[in-house]
Amino acid sequence: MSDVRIGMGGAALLGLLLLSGCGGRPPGPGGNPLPKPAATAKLTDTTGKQIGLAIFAATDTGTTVGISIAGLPPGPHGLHLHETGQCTPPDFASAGGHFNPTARHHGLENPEGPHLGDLPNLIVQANGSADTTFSLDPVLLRPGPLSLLDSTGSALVVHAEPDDQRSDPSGGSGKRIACGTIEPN
Ligand SMILES: [Cu+2]
Ligand SMILES: [Zn+2]
Repeated sequence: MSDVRIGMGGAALLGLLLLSGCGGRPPGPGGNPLPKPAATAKLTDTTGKQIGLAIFAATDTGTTVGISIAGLPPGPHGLHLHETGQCTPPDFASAGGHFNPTARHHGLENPEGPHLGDLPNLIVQANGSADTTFSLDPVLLRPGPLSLLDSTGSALVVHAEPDDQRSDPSGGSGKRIACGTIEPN
């Protein structure tokens, strides 16, 4: 019941990232150093139970977030970085709106967008799990006004419905069903 099931890919990713975070930096595949995690977010459901984990890392080629989560309804779900690092169940309204320091409109396909916190839909498999990585704008992990790790913090939020990537304020993605406060490592 309290298990967080993490798929193979995510488990491998998390293992490598965690390993690289402690002490000596072991060489990664091809002898390249592994990325050091910049931040993590424990993802909880609307009852406050942890159901997943997200790891943010800056790499040589950009910035990524790896997400492993279970216990969600199958299908596409809106996924965003929200402006306040507080996840109070059951509605997670405490996370505020989308992270939007550049004052754009919502959606990756919106000509007047996107919010800096907009992400592609999270695709949940038939067994209720998702195990994937996304590329992030590198500014999100750099110090400065566009950093996720600003004074109010930030949160990663999963929604009940798909995000249409076009309509304000949230692409029609509906209720918030999972949330994680993004904590710097
Ligand atoms: Cu959202
Ligand atoms: Zn948005």
